[in-house]
Amino acid sequence: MKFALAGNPNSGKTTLFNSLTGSTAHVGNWPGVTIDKRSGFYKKGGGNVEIIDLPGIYSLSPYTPEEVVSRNFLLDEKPDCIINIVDSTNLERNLYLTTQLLELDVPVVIALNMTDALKKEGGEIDAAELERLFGVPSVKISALVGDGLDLLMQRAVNAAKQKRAGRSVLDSGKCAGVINAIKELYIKDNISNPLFHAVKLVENDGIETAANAAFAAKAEELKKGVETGVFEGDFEGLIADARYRYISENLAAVQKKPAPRAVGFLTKSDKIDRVLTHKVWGIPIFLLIMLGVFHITFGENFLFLGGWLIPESFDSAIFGSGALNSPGVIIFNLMDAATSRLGEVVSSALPEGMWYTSMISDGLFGGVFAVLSFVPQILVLFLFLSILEDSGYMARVAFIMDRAFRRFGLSGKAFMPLVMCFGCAVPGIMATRTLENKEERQRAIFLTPFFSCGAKLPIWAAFAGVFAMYRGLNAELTVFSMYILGIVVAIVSAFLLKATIIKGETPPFIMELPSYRAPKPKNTIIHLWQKLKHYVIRAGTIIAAATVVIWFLSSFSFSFEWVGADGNPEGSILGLISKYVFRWVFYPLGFAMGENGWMFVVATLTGLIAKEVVVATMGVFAGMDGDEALETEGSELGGTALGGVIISVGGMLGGLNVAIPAMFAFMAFNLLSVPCMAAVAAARSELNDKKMLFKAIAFWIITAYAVSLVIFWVGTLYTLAFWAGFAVTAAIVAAIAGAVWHRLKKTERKG
Ligand code: BGO
Repeated sequence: MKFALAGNPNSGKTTLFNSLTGSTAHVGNWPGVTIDKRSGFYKKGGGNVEIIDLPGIYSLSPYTPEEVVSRNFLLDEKPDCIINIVDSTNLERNLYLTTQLLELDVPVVIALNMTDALKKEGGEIDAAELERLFGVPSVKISALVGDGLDLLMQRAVNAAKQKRAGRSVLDSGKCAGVINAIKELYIKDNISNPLFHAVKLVENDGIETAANAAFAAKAEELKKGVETGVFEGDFEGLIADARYRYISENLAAVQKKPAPRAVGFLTKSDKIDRVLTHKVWGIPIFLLIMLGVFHITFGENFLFLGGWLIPESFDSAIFGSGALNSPGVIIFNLMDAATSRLGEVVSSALPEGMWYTSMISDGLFGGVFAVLSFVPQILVLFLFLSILEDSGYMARVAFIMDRAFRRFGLSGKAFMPLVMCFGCAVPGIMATRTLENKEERQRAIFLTPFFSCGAKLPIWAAFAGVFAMYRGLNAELTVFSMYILGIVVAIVSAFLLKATIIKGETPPFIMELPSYRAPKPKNTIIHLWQKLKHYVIRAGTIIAAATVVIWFLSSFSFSFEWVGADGNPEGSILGLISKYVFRWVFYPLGFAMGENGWMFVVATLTGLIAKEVVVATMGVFAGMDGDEALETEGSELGGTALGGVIISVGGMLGGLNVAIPAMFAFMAFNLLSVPCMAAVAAARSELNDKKMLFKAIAFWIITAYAVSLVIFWVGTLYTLAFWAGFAVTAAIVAAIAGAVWHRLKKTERKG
């Protein structure tokens, strides 16, 4: 059996689909359009009941691609039953679609969803009365809680076994005569769903009139006899009005509405929104919340207690130097120590001085463990991001951002997929398909790498650790600066793109903000589990493979001599190519300078495959080259994966006084350039235009290069003469602000 799930956006379709299908869901595309097609099997149906989740729609008229896709599916694929999911807290609007679905010759079951929320508001629904009104089974459910789902499916299976002829609420209306006459024509022509087609033809529906010109002419003739009153011949309006009239006239018997609110009454959510989405304070509060999250994840002085409560001499995983580590850092230290110990045990079991011992301990373990040791910190960060998302706050962020940045070419709707890129650019790029406007979609895809994804996190964490240890810089601010840099570059880029290569208006953003709710532990656990799985699979596949290749290329010379034996990766294939070819490309950015500069070049290039490989590459180099340094600098971290990364970076920090700006330039380049091969593949399929894809890649590389160049040289100026650096920064900010202001004024004048 094949069931179609149809309903308004936000009626709970996804929640119901997930509850019914569990892990059997399959996501593809509807033919010819980039709209997700999700299907799966009812998990209690023994593989006999397939459920197809139609896109969220308000009607079956062809106003949007979603409506066309749903309509074609219902007419052409002939599902055995339609489960029409309806938001019980918004019955009037949702039943408008129901009145259209009922006109098809397909069994329909109404799923009255969100009954839990309705109950909380003090409302109630009489499902039996609705059943009598529409003549189809109606079941009260809560997709979120899981109530009523078995009964719903039972009734759907029963309904699917019977034939059903379409019925219209327009039966007794002004157009009934015309609709019936046209319906007879369709029946004579043996066309299925005659009632649906007849109504659409009378409505002047574009698809229907084009497909049946002869019937359309007949309908026009018949319509002349209908008194349309204030609608003055607009049959579409007349029919829409008749549907709403029918619903509102009969609704009183079906639902007990929650008591009306007094004028000026504010719900708890409204009160919270007054603060969190405040015109002025909304963005600063968002930044503070994010800073708090980074503090808990990366802070080495938790709640700034250091020097107050913690004895100075206490050094361990829990206490840093004289301060309490944040939860993220504590878990990281423990994981780091565990992976290092495991590496030691395995290495000690292998013979010393052999190439394969080096391959396993320096290459595979050095690289993979360097990545894995950051997993706990990534999970801590995503725990908080998931809580913010599930509570309903992230939807507010889109709203706040829309208000602030719409004029720069970024709407709140485009911000939603971009916020997803904080997790991973691939689903973020795929989520841009929710943007109907082509130009806005393209602009959003161009901006995706700038939103720092989870794979880049180990880079920031490693460098933040180095900066904190060697230069006393605040770790969470270092990480925070990368996120903020990404957002700022995205906003300026959106503006530039809109003014140059991807012109076009920013469409209006209308969104229903869900009420705040307590995050569901189950959702959070699923979310974290998916993240963990993703990382571990990547570490065990692409990153493991990449580290072995990097180990090979940096251990053997062009004459295949094992140069890794004497810890001399500079003479290796990768060392020489990087040193004599690519290094010069990156030389102006600072990080390619100095003794270990070529290593950063290699890390940057290999990072184009996947950003986790940046740290993995450093782990490999640290394993091969770090022993000497371990005895001197950073010995307290000696032997650990992070220690290795820190030493390889630290060697450069010690040798070069422009190291800090150079390292920030390195981080900026890795933040802004090509995200990873998987993201490029996603961009290719979503842009569906080779030229645009090349433009996107070029845009990412040029932006990354330009921003890193500015960071390095202006940063260097700061180290030489603070005021000179400050003056140049002020000049750059003024130039950008001036250009933006000029452009805005120009568009305002045009508008
Ligand atoms: C958010 N009861 C309640 N109370 N809520 C429900 C039910 C239900 O039975 N079913 C769904 N929801 P989708 P479409 C949200 O996303 O399935 C909620 O568009 C939030 N998200 O959880 O996405 C569901 O597929 C943060 O709510 O609908 C979802 O049809 C705070 O209805 C919303 C509050 O469901 C839409 C809500 C981060």
